[in-house]
Amino acid sequence: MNIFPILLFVCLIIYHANSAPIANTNGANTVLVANGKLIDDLTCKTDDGRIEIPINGKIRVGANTCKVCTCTVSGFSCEDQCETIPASTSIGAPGESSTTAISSSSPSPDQLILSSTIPSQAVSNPNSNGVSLTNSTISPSRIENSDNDTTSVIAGGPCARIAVNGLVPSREFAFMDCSEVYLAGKRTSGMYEIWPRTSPKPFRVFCDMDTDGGGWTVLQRRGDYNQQSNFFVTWSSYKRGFGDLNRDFWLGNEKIHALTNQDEYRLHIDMEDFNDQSRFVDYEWFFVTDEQTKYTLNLGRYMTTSTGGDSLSYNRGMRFTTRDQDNDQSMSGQCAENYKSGWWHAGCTLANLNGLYLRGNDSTATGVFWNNWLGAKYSLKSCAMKVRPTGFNTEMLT
Ligand SMILES: [Ca+2]
Repeated sequence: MNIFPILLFVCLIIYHANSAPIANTNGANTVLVANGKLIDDLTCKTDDGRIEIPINGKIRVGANTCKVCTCTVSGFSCEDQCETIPASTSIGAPGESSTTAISSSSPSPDQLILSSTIPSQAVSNPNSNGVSLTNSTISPSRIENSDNDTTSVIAGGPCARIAVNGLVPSREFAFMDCSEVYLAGKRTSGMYEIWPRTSPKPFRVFCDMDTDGGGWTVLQRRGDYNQQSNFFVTWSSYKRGFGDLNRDFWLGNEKIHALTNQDEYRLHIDMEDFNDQSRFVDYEWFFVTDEQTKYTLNLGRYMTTSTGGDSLSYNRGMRFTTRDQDNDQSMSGQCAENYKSGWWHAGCTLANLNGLYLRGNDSTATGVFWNNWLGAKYSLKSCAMKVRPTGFNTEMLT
């Protein structure tokens, strides 16, 4: 049986996107537009309902890093930002009903069809400060065990896409990291779904939209929570990630690898002690290699604007070590066992952010420490490791 016509039809349905602005009646500081809608509260929504972005928000389309669509009063307006003279395509005015194919030739993975049909009923959006993707398809904040997902390729060729647990995520509208979520106009810290280019499927992350201009994808967090996640775990746990994205967690070495190899990323670490003191450190760039090369830490220079001291350069070039896999440089010892952590141990470490949560002074030096701030015998109250493209610039928004 020839299933190509069916696949083509499915693809066209998936590519179809509803660019119609949606009215929100709760906004303040608004300006009325001609049809009576409030301009500050207009949003554009993809037809699969997975992504809704506010007016002036931007979203990249597909694997083509050049094609960017902006939510305007009249719907998505898309342009190829790599062309010398941007070719802007505005989709029909509100009230009109038309379907416009972006680009003229046959469909490719980077092309989509936008519809400007206004829904008959305006949808009220209760959250005027940004839209989080926590809808019914996104389960709570536990880091999922990706080994249990049923993943299957639906079709090859230009329509190749992947179904996860029966859902068909739209690769064309995925954010590659939290900086793209930010550029889409979502300025509220919280959980969002991203899909790094080299990742086989999307996953949830916590986005920090408050620190130093926002746009940070959080890789790790510790804090003074009633319930503590166990960080003294095995290679496979560190590989896929563990914990709770709203609390303490390790995102997972596979995800960190996919994330940090699609662009050049800065590493930022925030730290806090139990006396309301805080410090931060920045490293110019950061990425980890794949599992075959043991998620080796690649780290740029310590930035002198930092306040916490350089405790991570010592681990530069080191492989990841866990309690059950010794890749460190200590011939006689097992650093993960000695420091009760999974980390890029050398022989062993000056930073131990995945150590035991021991609340302050600790004579054993197995806690959450950053040696060049408070020494190895003080277990910090909180810390968070986060990344953002080195080229991130909030001025890109205007
Ligand atoms: Ca060893």
